[in-house]
Amino acid sequence: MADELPEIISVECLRVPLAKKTKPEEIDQKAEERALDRATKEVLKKTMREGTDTVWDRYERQQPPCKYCSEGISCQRCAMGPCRLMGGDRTRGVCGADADLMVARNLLDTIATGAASHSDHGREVVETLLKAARGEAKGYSVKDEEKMRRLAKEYGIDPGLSIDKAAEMLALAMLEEFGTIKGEMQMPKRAPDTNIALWKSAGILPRSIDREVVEAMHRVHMGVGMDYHGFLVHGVKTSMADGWGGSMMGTEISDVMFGTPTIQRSKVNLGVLKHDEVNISLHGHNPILSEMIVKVAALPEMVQAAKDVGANGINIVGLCCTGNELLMRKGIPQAGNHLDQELVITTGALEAMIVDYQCIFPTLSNTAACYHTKLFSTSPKAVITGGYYMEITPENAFEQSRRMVQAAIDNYPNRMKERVLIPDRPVEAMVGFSVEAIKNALGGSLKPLLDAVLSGKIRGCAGIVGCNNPHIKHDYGHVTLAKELIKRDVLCVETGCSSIACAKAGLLQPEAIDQAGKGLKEVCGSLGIPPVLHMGSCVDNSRILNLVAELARLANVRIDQLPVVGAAPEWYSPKAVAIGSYFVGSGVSVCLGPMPHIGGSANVVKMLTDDLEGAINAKFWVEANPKNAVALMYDHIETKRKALGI
Ligand code: MSK
Repeated sequence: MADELPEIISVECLRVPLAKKTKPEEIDQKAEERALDRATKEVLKKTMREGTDTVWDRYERQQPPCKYCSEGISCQRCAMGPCRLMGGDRTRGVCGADADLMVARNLLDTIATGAASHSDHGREVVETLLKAARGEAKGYSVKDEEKMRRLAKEYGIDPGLSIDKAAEMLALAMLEEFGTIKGEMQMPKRAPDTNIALWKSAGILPRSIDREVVEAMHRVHMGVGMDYHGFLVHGVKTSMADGWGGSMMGTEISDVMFGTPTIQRSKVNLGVLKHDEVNISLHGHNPILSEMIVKVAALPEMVQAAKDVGANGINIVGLCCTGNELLMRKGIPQAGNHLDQELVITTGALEAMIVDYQCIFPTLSNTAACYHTKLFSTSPKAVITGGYYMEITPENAFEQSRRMVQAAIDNYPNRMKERVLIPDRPVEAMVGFSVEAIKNALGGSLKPLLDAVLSGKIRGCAGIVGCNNPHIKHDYGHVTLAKELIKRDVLCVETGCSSIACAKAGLLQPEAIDQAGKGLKEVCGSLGIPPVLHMGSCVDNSRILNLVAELARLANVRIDQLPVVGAAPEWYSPKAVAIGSYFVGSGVSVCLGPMPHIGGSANVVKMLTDDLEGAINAKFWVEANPKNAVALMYDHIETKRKALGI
């Protein structure tokens, strides 16, 4: 039996207000409008029949949105306001800020939020390595010694040290870079020197992770400058500290502790839940928690405990990016992406959802209250009212994980079988394409990939990344974009919720080459890989940076000269804004689906979609229709090819 669980504040089941409840005859149509995936639609219909409130319902009730907030021309940064720039005699805030300043300041705030989120996650991963190396974190250790040694070498650490000593020195060296006073960071040096020179001259080479975020917070205070241009340049610099710093550390050290991903097969969609097993979903971003839960759930005594309550075992499934981390490394099945998170609960088949942080709806405890699911929050910075709070630290993770898994087992008899709906036919997916795994598949180097690009069999590469957003039919943007690009012989690499959208649509299966153009089909077919490669979680966008840096070095060009492009067709998160910004900063132009809140300043829009190109050879486009976005992206790839003479 479980230890006693902490007290919880009870919260109510959130129902759609009666007047807004979907009429039975409208349910099918609404499900079609809201989502693309078959399994998602099936559970969404059940959810609508039961009247459980979801993100789509809340989105509908928020319409129409505030025009001023949508355009970025509202401000509540100081107590002289709040202000809205309504035109006429109201074109400046009380402090005097005009639209350019207000929009740029808000955007810098958003980028810094995203960069801080990734980097705080990265720091926690590195801190866990430090504790593991010192023997203070039971259950954590160095799993990929070769990678740890490679990183240690990069940081100038003596190769003769023992594993634990080298890991400790590496962790300390990385932690130092969060606030280093050296004025430079190590990992941006992975890019070609010509890129470093360009970034330096453009003022976007980051000095340290914390410093750029703190300076961003300083700049957004009222009265710290008026030049929108400087705000935006600092935004790109802050994002570079994330991509080439905090996120990259998160990825690399997760590989060190939990293993560098290798190519493997798994299953995806809400159908991965099981009727006869204790279902536990892991949601959030940090593998420190999820890896330990997986380890504990596999213990023979836990499996026996599940059998003792009448289940056939324990079924761990992933959600969002912590799911991506498990999918990449262990082939743990993935129940869904961002907008599936409530639906995993509304299947009625989930005994426990265990979360860490980021992308977790604050109402999940209300959703859980409508069913028998127990919700656990585990981070002091992400406590959820109405959930059980079980703080996880590197020191107590094993014991706390055991308590949560046991609580899920004890909850199995409470499942109401008559309320359960688990869709059938989860979809197969081939996953685990770290840069190392791609190289292995290619015989040890990226040269064959470069050759395929040079020969034109592959026209270029597209990084499709980011979230879901109820502004757009769930998964439609990702799937449409990927299908259209592979048709044009563009290899797609994907992370985050984008990769799960495409996995649900079958694009992460080798058989999907039948939907690709002739050249891409030939290359992927000969390797037995899909035309859309799963590269991991949100922090793993740093893998895409490493990929393009290595390709550029091989080709002896700058990153911004490569025929590569990025897209975030359904983004919602400040982290996605940071990712888009460091892609652009690194030289990869990005097409956004939803319009950021910048429309109130023509100057800011022009700088991001046009002027930036003059300084760093990359820019943003905004195009909500993925079919139009494809044309922009493909055109860009062909322009880059032409400039290279290929
Ligand atoms: S989980 S940031 S909705 S990709 Fe990384 Fe998905 Fe976006 Fe969250």
